[in-house]
Amino acid sequence: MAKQKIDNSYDASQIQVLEGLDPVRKRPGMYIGSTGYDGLHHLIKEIADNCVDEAIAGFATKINVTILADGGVKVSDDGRGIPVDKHPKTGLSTLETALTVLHAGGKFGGGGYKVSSGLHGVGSSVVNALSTKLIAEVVRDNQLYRIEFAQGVTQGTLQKLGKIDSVNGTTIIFYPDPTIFKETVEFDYKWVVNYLRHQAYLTKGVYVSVVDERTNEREAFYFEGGIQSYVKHLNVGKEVVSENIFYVEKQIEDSMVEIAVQYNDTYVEIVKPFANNVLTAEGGTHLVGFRSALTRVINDYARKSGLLKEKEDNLTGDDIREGLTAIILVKLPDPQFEGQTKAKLGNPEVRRYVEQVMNEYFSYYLDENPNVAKQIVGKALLAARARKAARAARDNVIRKGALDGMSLPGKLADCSSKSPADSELYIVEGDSAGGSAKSGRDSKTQAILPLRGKVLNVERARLDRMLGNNEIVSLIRAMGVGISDQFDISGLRYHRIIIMTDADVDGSHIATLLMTLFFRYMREVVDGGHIYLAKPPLFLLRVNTKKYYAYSDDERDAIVDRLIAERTEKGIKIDPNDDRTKQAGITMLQRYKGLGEMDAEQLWDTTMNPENRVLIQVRVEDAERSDAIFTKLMGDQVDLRKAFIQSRAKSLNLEELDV
Ligand code: 0RA
Repeated sequence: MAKQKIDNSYDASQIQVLEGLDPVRKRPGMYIGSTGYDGLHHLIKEIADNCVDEAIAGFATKINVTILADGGVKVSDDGRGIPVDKHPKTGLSTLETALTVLHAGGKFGGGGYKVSSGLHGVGSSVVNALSTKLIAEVVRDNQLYRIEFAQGVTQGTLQKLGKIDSVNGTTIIFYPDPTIFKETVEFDYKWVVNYLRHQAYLTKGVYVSVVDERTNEREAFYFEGGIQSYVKHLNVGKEVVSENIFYVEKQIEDSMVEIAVQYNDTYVEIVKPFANNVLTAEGGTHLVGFRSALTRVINDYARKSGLLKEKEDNLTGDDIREGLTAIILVKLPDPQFEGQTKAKLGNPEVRRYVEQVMNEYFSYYLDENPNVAKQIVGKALLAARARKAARAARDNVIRKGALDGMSLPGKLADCSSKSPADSELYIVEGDSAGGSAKSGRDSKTQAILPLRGKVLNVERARLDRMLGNNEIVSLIRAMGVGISDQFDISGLRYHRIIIMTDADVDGSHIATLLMTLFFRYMREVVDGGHIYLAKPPLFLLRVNTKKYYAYSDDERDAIVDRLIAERTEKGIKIDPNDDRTKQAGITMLQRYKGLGEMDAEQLWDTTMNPENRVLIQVRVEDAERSDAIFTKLMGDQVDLRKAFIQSRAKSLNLEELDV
């Protein structure tokens, strides 16, 4: 770290160029977050974000990232090329300076539309410091330049390699240092594709390609519509209110505001706010400005058009955001990232910019598209009515004492432990399996809630209907967390909620319905890692009185092989004409069709005993993809669901669904 005191009268350009790279190798986590998977991939971001900046500035039109077969990564663009002239502060070329000096922020040399992410995009030197080797090639005015580094130290000097018949641009090749990235130095193609797809959405008109030389996979993205295409993508499979997406791009003072909005007929809100292409998951001033303007503009329109009567209350923000899909992208010269994960935009002026743009242009959009406006307002009015009905239904349920934790559902066989951390809730399909589970369980820590029949599909029902469904109300009461705006994770009575259903199509369907409920209405329970799927065995193999359980076809085959090998070793005569089951000495092989076929002891041994059981933790790795999959599986476009299920018919397993 720089020891010297910085005089406040220095401007940014003077502060920038003072530090070498030693601190980066000493404390890499400070610069890239971690030295694991995330940190490793952050290297690509640091380099590629510069190319994106060059595209935003209007100079680069193409960006390519190639994962090389030898473990390196090559990132190139057709921008202006990093300057190779002498940098006034260091006496080195600007190129070498950019790669060897740790600087505080902002692009060197300026020029063009100065927007960089502020957090990212200034870190080429950080990547250099953490690479065993880095090669930079620049083409400027048909001249090719090249310079090479090892662990951030210049090897030789900048070489002028002569004339080349090629457009201007920058190429960086780097090899992550395994002594820093001890966990892994293997890049994940999927991560790169996902990251670049998003960058392509956020930078319209730029052509982005990805190549994996290890497998020869490749993909390319180009979105003429930018964030408009992104909104369209998020609404795939949903019935949209209108194909006509609201879109605006406007410069205010030194900032850009870009917004795309499209409503769909679900009850879910997806709004993604970005600042300088960084997803600000914690929101911030741009989101606040967007929300307040959206609520005001829609209420004004509803009043003006008579859709909202004089004596009726204003529509609330929640009413207006049902079925809303929107992207907000602001670009500003000096973004302030705040919050726990530095993912909240703090610049106060941005609220005003976004409000101003929305007030003006979203009002135009409604005036010019009265049919769309009528549908949006109609949806919000319905939501308001449903909200009132839900409140009445909930008050009714609460009045009956049904939702509060004091009265537990009659069907629940609770555990005796009062410590949520030690307690588990088994949600069991069917009364008969529920009975076995009740007698087989460890009643100290395991509670059983049998569910009868199908759970309501919450993807297609509002809260008022959900609260009219006995199975769902029982579950909410047993869990102790409440629902919707009364949801409170601190009431959770069990830290493991285990879904135990038959290993067949109906069982998977019930499990999916339950996961939809958790995903849509109790998201924190999923994010907290509290939801699990029990995996009951598919086969029971008996050798006289000895029992073996197999959880898959492969496992069954492996047990048979092992038994045959054991018998051979013991010198038991085996008739090669017998089938393998007989060769193995198996006296009975049973395929379980459902949990109901197991008695209490078997259920305990195979599926509930913490020592033997197999649990799959339900995680949401990529919320966007999960949302799309839930839409496909549980929404009302039958053709999409059919295509999805048919395409996965053989491989349908929940880990693959990312849920
Ligand atoms: C500083 C000044 C100029 C371009 C760049 C940096 C630049 C940096 C990167 C990093 C990756 N690709 C890049 N492309 C350009 C402009 C200098 C001029 O006026 O020509």
